[in-house]
This record gives sequence, C-alpha cells and structure tokens, in this order.
Amino acid sequence: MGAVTPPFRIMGIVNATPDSFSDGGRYLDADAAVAHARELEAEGAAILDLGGESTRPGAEPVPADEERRRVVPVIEALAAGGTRAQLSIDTTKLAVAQAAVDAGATYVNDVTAFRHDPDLAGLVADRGLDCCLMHMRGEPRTMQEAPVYDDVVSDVKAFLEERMAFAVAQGVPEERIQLDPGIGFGKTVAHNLELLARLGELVALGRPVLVGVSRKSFLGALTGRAVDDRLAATLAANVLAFERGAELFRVHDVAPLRDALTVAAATVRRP
Ligand code: HH2
Repeated sequence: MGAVTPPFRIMGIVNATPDSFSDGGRYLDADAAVAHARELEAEGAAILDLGGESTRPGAEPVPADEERRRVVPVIEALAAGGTRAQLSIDTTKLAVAQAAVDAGATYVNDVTAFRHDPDLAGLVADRGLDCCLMHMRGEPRTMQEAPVYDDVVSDVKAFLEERMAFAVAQGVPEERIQLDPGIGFGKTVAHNLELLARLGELVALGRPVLVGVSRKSFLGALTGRAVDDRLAATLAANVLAFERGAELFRVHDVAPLRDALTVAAATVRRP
C-alpha cells in the first residue's frame, strides 16, 4: 500500500502556561515547550497548537505582553528548525496573533470565534491563515455558572453559522474555516454528551469540525478518573467523534490517538 492521507488530523496541545488544567507549569520554559512540540510532531501531530493563556473554567485573563513572551520564542524556535506540522496560535488577542504569525504561525485558534477581538478576522484574511471558530458561552471566568440552552446543538449550530458569516464578511475564505462545538466551554456534562452524540448536525454545516475533549472534566465525571488518568476516556470520545464526522482532534496525547483513529478510519464507514 502506498502512503494514504488519513481522513483525520491531530492537533497536539502545547500549553506554555503556569495554570492550564492538566499540564500547567510543565512547558512554561521555552526549551521544554519546544522539545514537547517536537515530540508531538514526531508522534504524528499535523498541527501544533501553542497557547500562552489558560481558558480553563475560572481562569483569569493574561496581559498580551506576557502571553506573547510565553509563546513567541517557542514558535520562532519551531519555525527556525523547520516543521512538517502547521503551527497554530491559541489566542483571543490580535496583538498576540500578529506576533505569532510574524514568528511563523499560519493557523489561528480563537476560542471566542473573533468576538473578543473582531479585528483578528482581518489578520486571518490578510495573511491567508487557517482558523478555528469555537463556540463558548460567556467567558472562561464565568462560563460554567449554570449554563442553559434551548437546545444545545441548535444553539451551537446557529452560533457557528453566524460567526462563519462574520468571518467571511471580513474576507476570510470559507475554505480556511474550521468549526468547533467548544466541548467544556459553558456546558454541563449532559450538554457535552449531546453535542458529541449529534455532532453530525454540525458536520452538516459543510466545514471540517474540530473537537477538543482531551482529559476534560466531563470525562472525569463519567469515569471518576483524575485529570492525568483520562487517556482511555479521551480516546473513546475522539473515536466516537470521528465516527460522527469530526476531522480534527485536539489532544495532549498524540501517539495513542493516532493508533485509535487509524483503526477507526480503517473500520468506520462515515457519512
Ligand atoms: N480547549 C481548550 C483550549 N483551547 N481550542 C479549541 N479549538 N477547542 C477546545 O476544545 C479547546 C481549545 C482547553 O484545554 P487545554 O488547552 O488543555 O487547557 P487550558 O485552556 O487550561 O490551557
């Protein structure tokens, strides 16, 4: 068999933060972050997602200067050494994204879908970048305070349609846009499960769907496992999301997911 492009892409998480919910403090040092990113790339990450601000529930915002200081040297070092993986900046701030793109990032992962900084859409358009538009209810500081929806899937779908229309109106070509239900962002366990079960309704929007379930608390609620012991749960949730049509998978543990999705892709007939 020749090399076949897999029907999935894995986004490896590199958090250069002191307080991320599962790996905070481990990769705050730029050399450690670069080494970790290289490992994830070797394990098969197609995208490396660099973040300098935690978005965990209750997290406090980080000033742009500090966020830049955490991520730009990492992106510079990865770009200088050459990467097969695409470099993504996980930020909500124009100033941080600008510096990251100047350093070599070509993907903007904005958990506010250009609501925090609408001008970020213009940067994505002007520089020909890819982007992920994610659904979040409220902001990280308060998003888990009793989230309520009419119907979570319809509400998320309407939100993503509206944000996609906004991005396109700002000049971002539709082919550059990926969509994300924002698992864990202003959602109860039941909301997260409903979104995963009915992911096909978001896939029907016609853009690649990205899911970020890695080690998240709804998996802890289901299994009773602590954050560092949720790999099996993470793999199961990602495989089910693949079966329902997701194409991109944001995770901390790339190698095991690559195996799991390789088996899923060889087995599942997707819509
Ligand atoms: N989840 C987190 C951060 N960024 N981006 C997208 N597109 N989708 C997600 O589900 C998503 C995201 C939260 O996870 P993590 O980066 O591990 O933690 P923290 O925000 O505490 O740094």
